Amino acid sequence: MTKVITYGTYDFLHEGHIRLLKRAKELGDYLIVGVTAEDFDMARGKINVGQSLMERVEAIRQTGLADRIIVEEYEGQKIDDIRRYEADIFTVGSDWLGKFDYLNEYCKVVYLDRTEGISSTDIRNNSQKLRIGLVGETNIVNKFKNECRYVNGIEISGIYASTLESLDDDLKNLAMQCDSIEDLLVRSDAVYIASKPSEHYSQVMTALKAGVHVLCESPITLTIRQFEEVSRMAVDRNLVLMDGIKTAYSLAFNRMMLLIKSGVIGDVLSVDTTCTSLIDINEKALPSHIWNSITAWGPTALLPVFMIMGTDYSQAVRFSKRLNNNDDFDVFTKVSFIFEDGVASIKVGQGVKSEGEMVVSGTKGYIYIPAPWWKTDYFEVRYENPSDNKRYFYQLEGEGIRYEILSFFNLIKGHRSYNRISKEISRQIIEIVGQDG
Ligand code: C2G
Repeated sequence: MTKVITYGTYDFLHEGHIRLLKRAKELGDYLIVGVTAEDFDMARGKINVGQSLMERVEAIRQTGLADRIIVEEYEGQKIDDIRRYEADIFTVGSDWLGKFDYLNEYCKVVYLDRTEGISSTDIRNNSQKLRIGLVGETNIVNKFKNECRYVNGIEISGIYASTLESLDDDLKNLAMQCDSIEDLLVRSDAVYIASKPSEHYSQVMTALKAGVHVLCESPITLTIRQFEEVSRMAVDRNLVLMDGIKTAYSLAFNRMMLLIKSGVIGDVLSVDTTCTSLIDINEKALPSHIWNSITAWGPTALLPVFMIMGTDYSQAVRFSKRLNNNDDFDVFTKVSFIFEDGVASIKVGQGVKSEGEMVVSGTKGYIYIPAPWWKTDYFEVRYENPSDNKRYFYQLEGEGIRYEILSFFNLIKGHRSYNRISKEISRQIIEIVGQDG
């Protein structure tokens, strides 16, 4: 019996995939089909997969072409599988020509012509592209624009900015520039707002009233009343209003949260986060679009505190601030919380340098995320006996922004997704960071 093995994502199974499988089957008597697991696809840069692993496995099963279906979970697994299942032939489409020649050491490698004119990407984006407008002046807007390239089905519709000095050249060209936010909104389905926090409320309201979905850098507004108003407006108009803290969309951060919730370090008694970036705050007049410490870093630093300890810090909260010489810019802020079951602290600073680490202390052990924890791909679970320590690594591309954009896209399109930052957490962030803080 000649065993043939092939692999794929098989997202939204289509004629091209099926032709490949039929020809693969004809190469032998027994066909093994490897379907890629979600983590493996993410790790190899395929972040747009629309269907779950089980949906894709079931679609392959229903073709009746596979004699055995396996899941591909890690780089190099093909060698293990070829040996384990004693495959005689590995085959794959010609778009991979040459990439798997190394498997000739283990079995015969055959590249089959790819079927032109059909792809999972085209099927995923059969509706027209999502037009996202950009609002803001800082470098984060450049990063966002660059990260949009990795999410299928998105195009940048334009930019509205009070100053262009920090923006990339392609954003400075006239075709992209809008003289008002209204000009931008008429050509957009969604908008990413990264302007000064004091401008968020009016811009978010304007966008929602124009029927445009909103992804806004946190804090979404500077007062609770404003936040309730924009939240209600989004619900009434069935629009997405998403809080933009990119850390919330990083795989490592989310897996760490799952471990904590599953009790690997016991009951959490303390969460401590530090976020700093050193800018020259002694300038006479800081550029107006520079955010101060608590608005620039507060939402990120607060996110794990509220996700782990909850948002009821009614016991006590204490602010320690250091202002610059003009008394109009907080250089460094420490906020200490007392919750019913534990304590927490955040240290944030735009004019101070510290170790940007995060420590979650528990009754069995603690979790340590090294600097810069807010865009980490790595963390450790540490115990009294170091030989019990565990290390975790999850690939993080682009600081997590592409996963944030993908989450926004999926929420708008109604794909499998949920808002990773609850309304209650967004609200409490405003309580601390906004004018109420
Ligand atoms: N394919 C094809 N014609 C198409 C699209 C895909 O012949 N129009 C083939 C691909 O060449 C591949 C298989 O169908 O052999 C599955 O394609 P994808 O689901 O796009 O997954 P891909 O990542 O390309 O699969 O590690 C090997 C990869 O997993 C191969």
